[in-house]
Amino acid sequence: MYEKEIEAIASKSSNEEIYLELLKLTKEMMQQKGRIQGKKKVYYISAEFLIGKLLSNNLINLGVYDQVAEALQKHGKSMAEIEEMEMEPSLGNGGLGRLAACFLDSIATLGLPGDGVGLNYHLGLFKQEFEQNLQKEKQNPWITDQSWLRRTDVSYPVIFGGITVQSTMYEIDVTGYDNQCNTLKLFDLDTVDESIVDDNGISFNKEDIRRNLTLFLYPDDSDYQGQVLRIYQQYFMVSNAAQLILDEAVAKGSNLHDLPDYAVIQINDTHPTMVIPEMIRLLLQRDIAIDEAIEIVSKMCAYTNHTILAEALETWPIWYLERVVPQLIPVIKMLDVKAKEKYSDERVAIIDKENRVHMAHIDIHYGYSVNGVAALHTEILEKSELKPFKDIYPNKFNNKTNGITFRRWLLHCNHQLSSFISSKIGDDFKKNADALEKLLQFAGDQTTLDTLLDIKHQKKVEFKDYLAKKEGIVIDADSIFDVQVKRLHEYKRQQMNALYIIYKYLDIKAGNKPKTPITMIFGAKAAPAYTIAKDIIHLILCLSELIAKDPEVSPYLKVVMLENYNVTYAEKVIPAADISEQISLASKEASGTGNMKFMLNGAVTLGTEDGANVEIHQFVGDENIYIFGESSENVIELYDKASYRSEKFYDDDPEIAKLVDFIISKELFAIGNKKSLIRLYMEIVTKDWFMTLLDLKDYIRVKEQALEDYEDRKAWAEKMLVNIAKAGFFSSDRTIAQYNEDIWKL
Ligand code: 26Q
Repeated sequence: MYEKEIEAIASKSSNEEIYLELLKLTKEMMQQKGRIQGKKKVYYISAEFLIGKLLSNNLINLGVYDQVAEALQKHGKSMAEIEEMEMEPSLGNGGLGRLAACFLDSIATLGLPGDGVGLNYHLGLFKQEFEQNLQKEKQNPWITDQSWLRRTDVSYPVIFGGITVQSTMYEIDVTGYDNQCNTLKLFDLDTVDESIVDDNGISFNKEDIRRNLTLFLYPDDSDYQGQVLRIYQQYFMVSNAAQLILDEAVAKGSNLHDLPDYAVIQINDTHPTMVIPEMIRLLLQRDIAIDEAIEIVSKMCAYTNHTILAEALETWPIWYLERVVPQLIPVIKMLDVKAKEKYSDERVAIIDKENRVHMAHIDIHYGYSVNGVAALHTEILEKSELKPFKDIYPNKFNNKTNGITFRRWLLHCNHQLSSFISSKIGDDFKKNADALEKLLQFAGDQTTLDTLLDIKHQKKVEFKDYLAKKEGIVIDADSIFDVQVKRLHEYKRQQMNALYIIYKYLDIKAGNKPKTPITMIFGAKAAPAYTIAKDIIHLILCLSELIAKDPEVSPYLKVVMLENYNVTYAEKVIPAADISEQISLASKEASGTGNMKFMLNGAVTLGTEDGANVEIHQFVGDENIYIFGESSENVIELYDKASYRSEKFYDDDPEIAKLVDFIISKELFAIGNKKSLIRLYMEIVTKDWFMTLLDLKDYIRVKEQALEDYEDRKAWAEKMLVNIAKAGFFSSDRTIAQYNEDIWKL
């Protein structure tokens, strides 16, 4: 099928033309596939969908990728060149948004009826540029004339305090692997105007809702006006979602009383929480009595928590909501009163004594399921963070350990590894990820191990070439690639990795040359108002410059900070990685999903017992992972007793002090911004909220061990093999099957 069309497209001369024609053909093929049908459907509502480029992925899921790639090759073109033509939609910050995208792929692959519902941010998340070793934020327009977006005539009124706007719904088809399609529905406003954004950066008039509503995805909530705009966005998203859900259910025959037989809503973190009061409000308008309306909605809504960081839990002063969504206030107050009637414990109140609305508390009281995203995370929620809720609703709580789609994170990003696996154990693993375990039978097989090392080397060469072309940065493909790519946050502890660089730099200066050179690769965006995070980026960039300019050290150590790290970059760097840095302070990273992508691509984890690392550790065993640092229990106790003092680690240990002091050394002052470096130094010495110095020495010790072990190539290849073989559990197909089994019941 489609052979002639594909051949005709491949013979075109310009890459752009080929891309546009392929886009058209792929959309047509997806149309042909038809829609996944069913009475009951899941609506995955999320402020973020970090979907990445779609062309290759869709071709893979349609089963024609190889055919297209071969046709292109015949005409002297490569799929990689064509992929370059596509813009990456930047509709997410990081893990939570990427998880939503993996879930859409798996929902369709399992043939379950399920749509994503979100917002069509015109400029998405900001684009990161480095100037003088500092992060600068730029606009990131990604919508082009011809794209995957399809405008529909679905449109709803959304009423805010003061103004009413009329939405437009866009759709992006989501094709399952060897299955039919669902859709991602993105709501937008025709009046939004990109020209109100300052040419040089990302500032704009935050009051002008009609023109700014869906301009940007919010990276943080640092200023008041930004927070209010965030509430406008959230309400716009959920009011559209609720109206859509009602329309679709009624069209399928619902009489509203039976709505839960037609729709289930998965609330992705608290950002879509207002869907609960909004849906109740809409049911009241349709003459359903209040108690029944609450019961209907409670049977439909399930909530996923993605964080235990207190500062990231959404609590909004009620007057923000009064201003933006006055019509929800009576509903929210009533939900609060009813909850207080049943449970007098202040810790579970929806509206607290300071008149702040706790969004998560609405979800927990009025949803039927609450889940964490990794075993440890759910345990911490149940035992500490949400304990008062666990006590009153023991049966609502459940764990759903995150997963990743193997289509994007193996088949697409690592064709070589994927076909090698097929040659060894057949294609079964593509639909049944657990089949990867069959690889274990080759654990002692020299040729298998050699091939794994060969493939890793090929991916390192590919990445090296990409980096040279894109950034003009030259790295050594024969060096060890040690990679930490994820959003920048103090709890993720990129600063600890930076202190390791200082350690290694000084060690090399002292004459201890590593056997194999090391390339330390970082990729991370910092929220624009998160000063310390930007200081950490500055430190890493300064270290990179210092080392590059030092002929004594540069042959052995190279530091690279990728500019504007995104899904496309992830697809290139993860397959090339030897060591996967997952070094968050134990108890703080809910799950992590990058850790799973690295493992699947044969990198070995260097990490703390945090998030899903705990489960990775259990699967691969002590021999095939590098674990260090304090346990989550001990860390939680340190917080409870407020007994961690970074000064003490600094004062008592000259080796630690030497590394931290280097941040304010004359060497770094000569390169970087003094104010920024001093601020970071002071932060680490006097506050260090995420306990960098607590784990620093153990980190250095274990990392040195990993680097030494790398030298035994056969033993290392065995670790790679075990990691790949044991990655099956982390397929998002498994995660979604569990969501369906325990929560959605489609
Ligand atoms: C909240 C209020 C105002 C403005 C922004 C926000 C906001 C935005 C994004 C709060 C949180 C986020 C994103 C959170 C996130 O990505 N969490 C990650 O979710 C992953 C998927 O479950 C986990 O693997 C990660 O451990 C977790 O950090």
